[in-house]
This record gives sequence, structure tokens and C-alpha cells, in this order.
Amino acid sequence: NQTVYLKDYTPVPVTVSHVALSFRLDPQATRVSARLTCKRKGSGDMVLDGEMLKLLSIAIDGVPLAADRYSRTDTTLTLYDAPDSFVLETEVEIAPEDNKALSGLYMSKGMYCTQCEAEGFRRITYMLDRPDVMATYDVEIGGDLPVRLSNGNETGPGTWHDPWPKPTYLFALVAGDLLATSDRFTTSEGRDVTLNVWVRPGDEGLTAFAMDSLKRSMTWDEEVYGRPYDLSVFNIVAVDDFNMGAMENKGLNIFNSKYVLASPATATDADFANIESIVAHEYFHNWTGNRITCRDWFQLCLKEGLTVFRDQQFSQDERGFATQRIGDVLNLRARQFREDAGPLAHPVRPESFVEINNFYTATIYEKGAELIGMLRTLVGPKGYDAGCALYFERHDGDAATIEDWLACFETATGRDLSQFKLWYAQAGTPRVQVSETFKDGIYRIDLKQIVPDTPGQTDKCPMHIPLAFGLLSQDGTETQATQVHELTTETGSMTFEMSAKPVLSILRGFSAPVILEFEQTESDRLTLLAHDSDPFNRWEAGRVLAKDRLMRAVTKDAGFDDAWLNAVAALATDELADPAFRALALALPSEDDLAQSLYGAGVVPDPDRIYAVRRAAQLAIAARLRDALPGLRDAMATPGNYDPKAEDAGKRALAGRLLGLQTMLDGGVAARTAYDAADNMTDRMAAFANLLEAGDTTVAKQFENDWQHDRLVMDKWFMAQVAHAAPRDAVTLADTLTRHPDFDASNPNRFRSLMAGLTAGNPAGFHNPDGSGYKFLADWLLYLDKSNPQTTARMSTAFDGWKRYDADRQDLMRAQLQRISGTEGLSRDLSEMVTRMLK
Ligand code: HT7
Ligand code: ZN
Repeated sequence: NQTVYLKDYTPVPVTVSHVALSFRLDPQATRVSARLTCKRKGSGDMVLDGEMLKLLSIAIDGVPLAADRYSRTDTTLTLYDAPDSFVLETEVEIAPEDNKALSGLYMSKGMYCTQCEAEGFRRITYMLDRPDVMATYDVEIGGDLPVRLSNGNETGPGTWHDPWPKPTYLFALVAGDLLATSDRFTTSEGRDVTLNVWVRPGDEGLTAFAMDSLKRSMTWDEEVYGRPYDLSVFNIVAVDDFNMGAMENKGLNIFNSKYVLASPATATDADFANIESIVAHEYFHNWTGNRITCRDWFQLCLKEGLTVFRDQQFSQDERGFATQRIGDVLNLRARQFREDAGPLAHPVRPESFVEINNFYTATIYEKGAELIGMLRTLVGPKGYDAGCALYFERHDGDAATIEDWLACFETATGRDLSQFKLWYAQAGTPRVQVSETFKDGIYRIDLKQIVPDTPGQTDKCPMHIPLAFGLLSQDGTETQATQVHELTTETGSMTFEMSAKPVLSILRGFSAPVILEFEQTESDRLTLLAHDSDPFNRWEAGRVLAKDRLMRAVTKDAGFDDAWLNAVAALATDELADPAFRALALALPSEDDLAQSLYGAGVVPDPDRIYAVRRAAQLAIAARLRDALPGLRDAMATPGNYDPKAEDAGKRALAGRLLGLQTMLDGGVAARTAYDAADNMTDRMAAFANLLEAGDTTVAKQFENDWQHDRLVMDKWFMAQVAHAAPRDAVTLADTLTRHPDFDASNPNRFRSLMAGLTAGNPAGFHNPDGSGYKFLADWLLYLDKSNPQTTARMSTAFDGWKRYDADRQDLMRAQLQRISGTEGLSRDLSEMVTRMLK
């Protein structure tokens, strides 16, 4: 397993400017003929990539190639003495039906489909399978399958021309029995575009929301970034077997069906929100990813961080800034901060990798998006727009780098971003310590940043950290509106002349991905919770108050005080506050969040204790709100037709939280009524989860009987049962469910639902002190690695927190990691992950 280094990047000596492909599809023996128009750019042999290909013929300029003009290994085809310009013709045979890795050309429920990012094209034909080789494409898909799709514009039945040069990873082909829901969109340039959402017959009633999301995304990208669409057709295809969420192939986005198909009866509000943001994300890639792509895979954040930032902006505009930002930060802390704090920490632009598929991480995506957000804060909205405009103008058609991106902002705004660039190179979440004094009319804030050591990186330089802050008087009036302080040195300070000590609201809007360490007084936090004009920090104040209580309950057995319970109750009952905000404010920090914070504070987390303390806190809040709960829930009713938009979703979210509290008190009585009355999947899942928590023994069977025909709903059924099982029963239940006739490990959605139901959904169950959770996961990783290394490697990250725990649990987890690592024939993907985790 070879390590690839950023420092070793070299351009190709021979490039390909046009690709003509002809497919004769067959499950066991698909023939792929390729004509590559090649041109020499430098000296050296042309080394093409190819894996699992049976080479049937090879010719240059129509003349079969003599055996001494080329050589092959399992993964390459090298041409010796290639001329200055020539056409390389190959014919290969592949077996899509046997491709269970879901990379390259594979079959899902009788449908042919492709996944080429990052390096799947080499499993289709010989080619320079790297993002800096951009070519135009002509594709011909033979045979009589009713629907045959590829990139670009259709020129005849099953023939496609893509005029926009693209790298191999954006190639796509889909063929099979599919039905489209169609619509039209006219771009700001007057281009008439046909929009299609293709699904398997029977699913055609579930596409309306995805189509609506697509049209809103197209409008938004024109209005906010000035980016119109550039082909006459935009196709989306829903596929059941898919390793990730979706893929932005030029003009032919392929989606995990989970992120396309939705109806009120089958999809929750969270599903609708995911569909909206993922449709937008893939569409936005057309400019940030496709028209301008990455020079090499080390630059992955160039397209992913920027596109996540854009989809987050879109969702803020569609759904409201505060709830979207809070949700995004919760996700960042849960996934990226966790990654940054463990053995898998890596920079947003890594310097090396063994398997690039292992780097589609929260750090590249979510931290990458935070870097764009910080850049926007530093240069201001106008500077940001000017930098983006220059980037699109200067680099359209390029395979670009982070340096190219930052240079556009330096040119457009005149700012020096050299220190800011460290965010791309230095891994780890910086800690910012804040202290304050007030003396003789001077209010002083002292700041200190600490950038932690991470694997392979020590003694780091100070980062350029934008800290948005404001000041409030003790009665909650804002005395200073938001300003940005740029912390560029290890320590810094600010002073203000004031007649009384103010209340500091710092890191407003979560202006930088850092951990704040600030011993703020209890009364200041309560003031922020009640009055901060920055909704993120209002929520954050409540979060910090809750976390303090929970951590003290874990470490010191402290009870829950009236001041806190009253503040929570006040928020829950505040009719003037947005229900979505109240729902977020009522949610306690997750078990994993607490484990992470305890570990950060030098305390070994005990998963059982954390589980018990969270439940005790929920019970205390429920008891405080006892009489108000039924009325509060009734007030959140959303009569009439189900509307997935944010307003009603917020009400359902709050109703769900309140039902959770009622269940703590009544053992599931209200949840049973709610389950029987539910007329949408959001309410049904909330009631189902609560009934499971309450130990109801009939509801799982009832749910199964009602929904066994629907694969996406059944994913929820598998996950919820394991996530809401009593911790000591969770592993046994998960194991039993793997023998259910509908459990199919080869379907990534099903595999992830069950495994993540345990590892993420039920931490106390996964960390069962007898080690059964660890063995269960390791057994399944070893099983799936043989056929689908990508999904296996991803799931293995459940072990990445192993060093946090007590010596016994560490021993048990290490033993499983060692067992995996010592297994013969491990994939490169899983092998790299366990090696890094064991280091
Ligand atoms: N750019 C896409 C990434 C992706 C992917 C990567 C590795 C293996 C399978 C994959 N499927 C999709 C999705 C995106 O970020 O938009
Ligand atoms: Zn993406």
C-alpha cells in the first residue's frame, strides 16, 4: 500500500483532450471501446490507469500495438515512445454484476450505474484517471434498455455529447428501466433546460420535493453567485445501492435514493431538509467542482469545502439563519471536532494519503466550509463576492489549487492571506482561552490561542482567527454591535472604557471553528440566554449552562439546580420564541458530545454514567414542565396538509422534544396516542422512538407490518430499534436484526442504519463493558471489507475514539483493531484506517 504525497505532484507528460466511449452492456461481459485523443506535453512514458479490466485490443492511430510498445500491471498500462499526437484505441471487458464495491460501473436492482469519484473510472476503461486531465466526451450506449443516460446533451437515442471538458471522476452512465418526472427551467441567459428526476417504476410519486429543491437551487445560484446552468438537460437519477449521499457528475447527478425519494408518509422533516441541501450541493458543484475542478485530490476541499459552504448559505436562506447555523455547528462539533481530537486528525488539505476514499471526511467537508465562512468574515461580504467573481473568471475550465483560490481574494481585496492559509495545513481544533477584568472603568479581554498537537504535527504556529463579538449591559441591552477582532498572535487583548462591567458575547455566529474556554459567570450566561441579539450565542449560552450541569452531575454527582431548570422551562414555554429554536434549546448535549468534553477536561468518560445522567436531566426538566407539557404540545399542532417547510418542521421538532419529556413521566402513554394518530413520518418516528425508549414490546412488530414494503422506511426501523434499545440489550438486538430477512449488508444504507444505530445511536450499548459491541462491529467490518471496502472503512471510524476510555475498554477496542489489522487480504481502505487508529 503506497503513500501518495502532495509534494510529489507532477503534471502528465501526455494528456487526453477528447474521449469517445462505446458501451455494449451486459451484466457479466460489458464491452467498453475507448478512443482517446492524446497529445504530448512533456517527456516520459504515458501511464494509464486500469483495474480489473480484461484487455481485448489496443491500437494507436488504427494500427494494433506491438507487444513491445506497451506493458501492463494489475493497475497500469504503460505506452512506450508515444508520438506527439495520436489516437489510442482500446477495447476491454468488465463484469458490472460482480462489482459489489459500487465503484466504477456496477448494477443496482437491475440498473446499470457508475460511480467514478475518486478513482472509479479506471475500473471502466484505461485512462489517465486523475482530475487534472480534462477532456470532452462522446458516449454511445448500445442495447435496447429503455433509458440510457450519460453526461452532456443527448444527440440521439443512447448517444451523448458533453462539450465541457471534465475529468474522469465526473463521467457517468445510467441505463435501465427508469421513469422520469420532468420539468423545465429557463436560465438567466435564456437557456431552456429540461429537468428530469429518474427513478425506478413505482417510485415516481416521490420526486416532487427533489424537483422543487433543484429549481430553487438553480434560481439561488443565479441570484447569489451569478452562476447559470450550461447544458440543455439536467438529469438526477435515484439509485438504491450507493456508497455516499450523491454525486455531481456533469449534467447527470446520481443520488442515493434516500436523498431523492420523499413523501410526508415516508420521509421525516430531517429527510426533507437533507434532500433539499444535497440536491443543492450537487447542483452547486456544477460551478464549484465541475467548471473549476481540483488539480489533484489533495485539493479536495477546494470543491467540497466551498460547495458545502454554498449549500449551507442556501439552506440558511431557505430555512432561517439561526436554526441552520446551529444545526451546522452541532454537526461540525459532533463529527469534525471528534475527528480532529483523535487519531484520524488531518489537515483540511492533507499532505499524504494511502487511499483517497478515506479522505472524504468531516474535516475536508465541514471544516473546509468553515474556512470559507471565516474568509468571508475577514474580507467582508463585498470582498467575498469580488473574490468569487475573480475566481470564476480566472479559473473557469481549470484544475485549480487552494493557492489559486486564495490568490483571487488577495487580488480582489488587497488582503494578505498567508497566515490564514495555515488553516489548510495545520490539523487540530484550536482552543481559545478568554478571560476578562473590569477595573477603574476599563474593561479588558485577554485572549490566548492554543493549537494542539495532532498525529505527525507538533509545535504549530498561531492561526488567523476571526472572533466576532458584541457587548451587552447587565440588563441585556446591546451596547456594542458585532465587531470582528482578528487574533493573529498567540495572545491578544482588547480594552474598552466603560462605566460598568459589560456582558461579553464572543464567537458570535460561531465565527471560527475553535473551542472556547471561558469561565463566564453564571449570571452573564443567563443574560446572554435571555437577551443576546446573536441567536447563535443565545443558544450557545443555554448549551454551556446545560453542559456544565451535566458534566458536574457526571463528575461530582451534582443535582440539577432550580436556576437552570427554570431557565430551560422559560425557554420551552416562551411563546414569542421560534419553535425550531426552542426545540434546539431543549436538546441536551449528546452522549458523545459529553464524552468528548469530559475527555478534553481530563476525565475518563464512563458511557453508562453519561447515559444515566442525561436521562436524569431529562426527567428533571420533564418534572419541572409537568403541567405545561400537554398544552405546549397541543400548541405545536400543524393542522392541514403536511408542509415540509421550516415553519411547520420547527413546530413538529418542538412537539417531538416535548413528547420525549412526557414519555419520561408517563412511560409511553402519550407516545402511544401520538403513534396511533400520526399522519406523517416525522410524528410517527418521534412516537416510535419514545415507545422504544419506554420499553414498549409491540410497536416494533406493528411498525414492521405497516412498512415492510418500503426499503427507506425499513432503514429507519433497523436504526431506531438499536439506537433506542436499553444499553445492555443493544448488541444482542443488533445481532438478532442482522439475521432478519430484510437485513442486507451489501446495501450500504441498510448496513449503515444498523451499525450506526449501535455505534452512534447507542454509545452506552456499543461500549458495553463486556466488549461485545466492539467484537460485533469488527466481525461485520471484516465481513464487508471483502466486497465493499469504502463503506467498511467509513464505518470503522466508530473506533476512532478508543483512546478516550478506561483501560479495560481501551484493551478491548485495541484488541479488535489489532485483529482487523492482522487479517490477511485486508483492503487498502480498511488497512489504512486501522493503521492510523492504532498509531
Ligand atoms: N463529490 C461526491 C463524493 C462522492 C464520493 C467519493 C468517494 C466515493 C464515493 C462517492 N460518492 C460521492 C459527493 C459530493 O461531495 O458532492
Ligand atoms: Zn460535494
